[in-house]
Amino acid sequence: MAHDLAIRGGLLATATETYRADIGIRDGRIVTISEAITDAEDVINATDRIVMPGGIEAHCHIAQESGMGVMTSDDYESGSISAAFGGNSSFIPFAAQKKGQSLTNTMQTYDARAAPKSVLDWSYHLILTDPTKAVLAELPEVFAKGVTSFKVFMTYASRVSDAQFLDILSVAGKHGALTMVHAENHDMLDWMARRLVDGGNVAPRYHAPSRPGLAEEEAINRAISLARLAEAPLFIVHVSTPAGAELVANARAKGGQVWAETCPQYLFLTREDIDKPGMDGAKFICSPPLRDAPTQAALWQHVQAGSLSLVSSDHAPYRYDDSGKFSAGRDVNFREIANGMPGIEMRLPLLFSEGVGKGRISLNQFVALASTNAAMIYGMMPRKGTLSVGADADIAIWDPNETRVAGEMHDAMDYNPFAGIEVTGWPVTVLGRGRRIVENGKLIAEPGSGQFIKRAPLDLTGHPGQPVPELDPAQNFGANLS
Ligand code: DUC
Ligand code: ZN
Ligand code: ZN
Repeated sequence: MAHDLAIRGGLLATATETYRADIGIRDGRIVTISEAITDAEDVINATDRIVMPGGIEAHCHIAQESGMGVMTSDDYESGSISAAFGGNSSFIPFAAQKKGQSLTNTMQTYDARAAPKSVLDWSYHLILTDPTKAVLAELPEVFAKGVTSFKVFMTYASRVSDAQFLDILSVAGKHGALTMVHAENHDMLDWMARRLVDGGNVAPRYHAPSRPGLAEEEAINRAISLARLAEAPLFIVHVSTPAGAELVANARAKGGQVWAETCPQYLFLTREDIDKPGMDGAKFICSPPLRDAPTQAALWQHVQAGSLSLVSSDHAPYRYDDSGKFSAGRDVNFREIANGMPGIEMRLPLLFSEGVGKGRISLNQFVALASTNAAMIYGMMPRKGTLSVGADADIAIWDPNETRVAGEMHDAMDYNPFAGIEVTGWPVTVLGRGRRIVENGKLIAEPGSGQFIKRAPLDLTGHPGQPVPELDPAQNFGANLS
């Protein structure tokens, strides 16, 4: 037989096209796309289903200690399984450097956490918290291993100074790597939080006003300026404000090498959700915080216009118990509650239901936001993120008509912040390199069957950048800039 497996009778959707065809798979890759494939050992019937590239979850925290030292509830087994049930066939969690830790050791730590457990193919974004000279010198080795993106923080104890940020951007830029940034102005946040707590406003709901949108706007503006000066590409994670998204859109319109994402919590929840009695609002503490309905509408416009390239979950799972949210105790102010919420399994069903189902985005835009754009930005094209001959057979098969009220997920959490939302359109079967990971709602893949993805540098073709005159030899008297 010419094929190990054929997916027959489905409606194929890519980031650009929707059409009926069969897909033939051999040795884990797509080898044939044609009207009818009849020579396969094994067949999946996709009649009345949509067949699309498997989702790529590009922002999630798995088996990672938070800045406060709290371990996520999900390890690579439960996290990857939950992601697969949500229509993903690969993911890129973070590998977080601890102060004083080498990058080689950081990677080894996370390899040991991921390799025996993941059912999905995975890569890492490396979080840099201690960018000493020795650490920066290690970066080329990390690029060579295929880890081509780095995250830094502009807030928290692990924040970098502007000078450190410039150094990181500059080294990353020289190697074609992408620097990701959590952009909020630390002092603005700290000042607001202190005022709130000093005034006795300690309940979880005060987390929302403690992180003003203005702090995000200021930091995004600064991050884009720093990246211009360092002549390096930049990715802004979890954009939660219209002003922040506009800064990204304006920079991109001028050729800027800037990309950004938003997250389901900013499209589907508002700060009313954090306004709960007792400590229940803790379930909705995430950063940046939940905003309001006009913000949601504006963020949808940026998703539609393409200024926000991804909708990522920012899955940061801390249980509503002493292992997670309340690891610093129950009787605490909002600043001491673990920061983050789950969403790895809800991201795509919510985006499909509220996006495609309600006519906000096309099916092809959905595929781009779910998978293809992440593959392009994070150097995984053409292996991942598309249905094409030669690509890995990373495929999600969706029932567009199944309606379910969101409830319990397959993660290791004890709550779902999106519970109760009626969702139409769910993934039923997910393949990774032709292996069945989930089939008809049942887990098939074994822990450890995922593989590390070696990623390529970012392709900046078509993104010329925004030149800074002082870097131009014709305007800086031919200065020698080392
Ligand atoms: N930033 C993240 O990206 N995730 C969780 C919390 C945070 O501040
Ligand atoms: Zn962040
Ligand atoms: Zn995050």
